[in-house]
Amino acid sequence: MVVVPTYNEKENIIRLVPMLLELPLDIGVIVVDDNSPDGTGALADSLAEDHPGQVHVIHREGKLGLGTAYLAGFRYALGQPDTERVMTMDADFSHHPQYIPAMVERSTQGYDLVIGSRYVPGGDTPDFPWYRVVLSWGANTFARFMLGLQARDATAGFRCYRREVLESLPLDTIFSSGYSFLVEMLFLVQYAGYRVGEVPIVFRDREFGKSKISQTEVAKAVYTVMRLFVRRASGNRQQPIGERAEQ
Ligand SMILES: Nc1nc2c(ncn2[C@@H]2O[C@H](COP(=O)(O)OP(=O)(O)OP(=O)(O)O)[C@@H](O)[C@H]2O)c(=O)[nH]1
Ligand SMILES: [Mg+2]
Repeated sequence: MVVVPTYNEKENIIRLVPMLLELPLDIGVIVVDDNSPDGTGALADSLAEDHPGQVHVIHREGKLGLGTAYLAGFRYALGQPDTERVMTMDADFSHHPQYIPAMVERSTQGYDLVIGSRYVPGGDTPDFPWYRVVLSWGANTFARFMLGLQARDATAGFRCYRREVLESLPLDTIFSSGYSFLVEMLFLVQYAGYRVGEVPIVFRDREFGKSKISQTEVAKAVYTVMRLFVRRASGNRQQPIGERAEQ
């Protein structure tokens, strides 16, 4: 099940959903739309009508943030008994569907979370202007260093989770509602003792639509990292799965 959060992604979702359905995988798509003013939600509904049972749409009443959109998608995906893996990706083709088979393949090789990663050999961000290179590198390094995260690309939203991972983590306790949700999720996954793998991706800039990342999101991300750093320093991380099982 591929969860695609959307806010004003009309031109992208019309291309992306058919590409996902053409992949040589048994795949379903969940579009989580926050009442996009450009009509993305209605377009997603018509895609769902064309592909009943394969394309699903969650409508929320307004822009409630990327993190909570992922959560709504996770809940829906886990409500389907056949779901084995849940992926997340952006609608804007920065996360190209061509990488999905390799990510799923890696997931079957014993990785609980697979990240489509810009920062492992073979990964790249060729379209980034220098300030985005600095911002992205800075955010990653800050989060990885403060929280002891192993993954090279800790802020990436292109991910593949095994079902059991999402079922076992305390998703309801996640504080971040926006972009920093991704860092908080990775923190929970790693400190629960799950195995995280990375598959290289070339991250392209969006051709259609506008970026939704704001300065507020950047500030909130810094706050999230500081908050999790305090939790880590006080030893109050999530306990590894093994220890929990023994109790
Ligand atoms: N449902 C929902 N989707 C969102 C929200 N904010 C962002 N998105 C979607 O999340 C994905 C990532 O957002 P982008 O604006 O592309 O952010 P980004 O990829 O980190 O930044 P850019 O490279 O500048 O595009 C896109 O598919 C957005 O439409 C939100 O509040 N609600
Ligand atoms: Mg984007």
